[in-house]
Amino acid sequence: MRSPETERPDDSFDEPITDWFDFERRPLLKSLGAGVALSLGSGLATARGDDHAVSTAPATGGSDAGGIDPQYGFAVPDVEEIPESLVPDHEVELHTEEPEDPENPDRPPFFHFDPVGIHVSAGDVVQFTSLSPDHTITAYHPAQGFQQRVPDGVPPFSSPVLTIGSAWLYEFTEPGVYDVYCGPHHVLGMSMRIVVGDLAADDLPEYADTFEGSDEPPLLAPFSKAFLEHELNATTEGNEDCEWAWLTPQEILDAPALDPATVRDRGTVPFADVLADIDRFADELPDHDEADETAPTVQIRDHAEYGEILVDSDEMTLYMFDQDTQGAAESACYDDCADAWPPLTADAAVAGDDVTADLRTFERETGETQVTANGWPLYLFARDDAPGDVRGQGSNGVWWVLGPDGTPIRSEPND
Ligand SMILES: [Cu+2]
Repeated sequence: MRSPETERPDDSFDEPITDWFDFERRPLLKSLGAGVALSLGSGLATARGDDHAVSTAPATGGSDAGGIDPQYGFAVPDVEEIPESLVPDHEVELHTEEPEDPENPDRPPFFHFDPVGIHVSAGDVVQFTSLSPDHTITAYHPAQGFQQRVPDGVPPFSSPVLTIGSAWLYEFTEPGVYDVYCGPHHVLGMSMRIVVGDLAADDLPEYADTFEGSDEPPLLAPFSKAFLEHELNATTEGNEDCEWAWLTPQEILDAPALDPATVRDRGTVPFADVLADIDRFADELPDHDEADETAPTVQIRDHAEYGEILVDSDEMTLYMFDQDTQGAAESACYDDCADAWPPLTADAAVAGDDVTADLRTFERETGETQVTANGWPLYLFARDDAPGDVRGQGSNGVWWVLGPDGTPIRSEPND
């Protein structure tokens, strides 16, 4: 299958399929018209984009974060123009990723959210930043023609269609699991999951494990690969048995990396981790495994407040726990504690540049191999979302970041 960005040879497809993706050359709604004709849905009912790329919805109140409407959110045409009163707690980027591998130029582009899974607290504001054209953030909701995949009572919220460099902010008030999609790129698998609040196992909604739809309107059938292939072949004479080359929403939302409990525990799930879960695209990450083998297990990162601190291979902040005994090669953190403070595990500890701490490993009671620095077992904090976050520092007066030599830095956060 051809990439939408490449010229279409005469013998490739009949009109409708390429029209879906030809956003660069056709007005957005015209290309969406083709999708609607194929019963694939657009979800743009509330996007209110029309000819204007960004429309700022009226602020109707009902929200603690002033100006963020529970249905329309808050759109800004330029990320620089976000009012100071609206401080986002998290950021998600909306990407169109073209194939870079010259050996595989026919790989489909990936339209995706990154991170594709995040855990936030109830009341947190998430900023969605569009780094490529024509994206929306839209709730799966019967009012949009889909199975409801947001908590009960949450309105069928949607952003307008975003242009490059614009952003949309939304406040997630109800605890639960929110699945959202991009209207123009939904059929290409552009979906993501936001887990709000501290979900217990029995709080998990049914839709988190099942990607069910219905053959009956208004709920459209599930966007499985089989369904999309059926639609593809039903509408492209002379191209029988075409395979669906793009991602599908079901593949994204069913990926083990997006299991709600996993999202809750990890805090942030990068798109690459979900892609690695999808068999036919796992090979599209040529350097993924290699990079993991050579990447340092523990490295240094500069932090504005604490100076050089130890971080993991993804540059996420590492912590030590005062309840542990230095050099004891055992951990005092299991069960609920380990959910909040996942141990840094690795088969072997590889020190990055300027790490002077003695790195070793020991076997936890659960069988995993945990890394220690200068005798202190190392942990991540589930609430840290991005490199540079140190939300665990000083937690309960017993969790601390460490310097390059593995010495705990026991200073309370300034704020
Ligand atoms: Cu999109």
